[in-house]
Amino acid sequence: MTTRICVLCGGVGAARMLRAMTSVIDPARIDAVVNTGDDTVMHGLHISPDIDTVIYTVANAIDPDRGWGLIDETWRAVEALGRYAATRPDTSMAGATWFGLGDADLATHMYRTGRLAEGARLTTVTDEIRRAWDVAVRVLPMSDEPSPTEVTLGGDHTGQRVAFQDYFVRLRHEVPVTDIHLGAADVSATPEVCEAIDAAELVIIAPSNPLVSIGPVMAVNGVRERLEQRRDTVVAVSPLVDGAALKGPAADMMRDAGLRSDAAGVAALYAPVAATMVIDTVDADLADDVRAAGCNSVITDTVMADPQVAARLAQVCVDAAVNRR
Ligand code: FO1
Repeated sequence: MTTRICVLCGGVGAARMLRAMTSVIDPARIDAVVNTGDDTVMHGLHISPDIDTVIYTVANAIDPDRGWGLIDETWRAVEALGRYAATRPDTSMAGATWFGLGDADLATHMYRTGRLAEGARLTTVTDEIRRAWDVAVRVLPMSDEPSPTEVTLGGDHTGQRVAFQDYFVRLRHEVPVTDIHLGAADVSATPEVCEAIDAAELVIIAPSNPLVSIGPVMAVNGVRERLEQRRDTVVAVSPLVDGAALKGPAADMMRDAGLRSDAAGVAALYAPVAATMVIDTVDADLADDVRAAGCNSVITDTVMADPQVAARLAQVCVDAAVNRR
């Protein structure tokens, strides 16, 4: 096989899978289309968490325990901001410290913000950042236009509509979500994203949150219809194993949305765009339900606890799509 592979990506799970793929496929043949619905502005800086998680992970520079931010990071800037908490007016949002920005990570956000202010496209700046990190995988933001994801909350916050990072980090995704609003639905995929999907022999949907990580990527105009037209060569990896996400609120959000919070629930969401879903060995008894939801299942270990398992998962995805051609 000599052609390209396109991977639709959220954050941590997708980044680990991409890194594994680079051990079985020439990284220069991989296009990663990454969610930017999580993007936020903090201290005037444009932050693209999923893009940075992908780049830092493939560059082997990610903090392995947190799964985001840089390894061996220091936190002097954000700690120094704490000084102003006592004198900041109650009405001010300035100097917030709830979003952890490490000192070296800040350099990435400063560079991105500076280039965007010069009029560069997010696609161009992202390419500059990934080349600076010697990442051969092509990293493509799903859109150049702002496409913020917001959620409406339940529980003690009933009816409040907040930005994604407010829910995810500030409220530690402990609050139920009653509605999801995808700014992605109002914007277009970049020409590079459309070309990457069109040029790919296989499209892989990485094991990321289907509602708030992959959901935005599929919602940008131009993506879903492309996947529907070629669903035979689209393979999704279930991010839910034994009814739970390895990291993050995917299972809770599925439940809150009235969906099954297991691999069969994920299959129901992806069936229109993916003929095949990779499910974990512990979910082998869900294969019939996955089939009934509309996807063929391939069963293998999906928990990327070590590089061998991750590499095998990457190879299984490639083989699954090739076998469907
Ligand atoms: N996640 C957290 O749980 N707490 C943080 O303080 C935090 C800061 C942060 C800074 C830069 C960055 O690129 C990612 C960061 N993340 C943090 C991760 C991020 O919120 C999530 O991984 C994604 O948005 C969900 O995919």
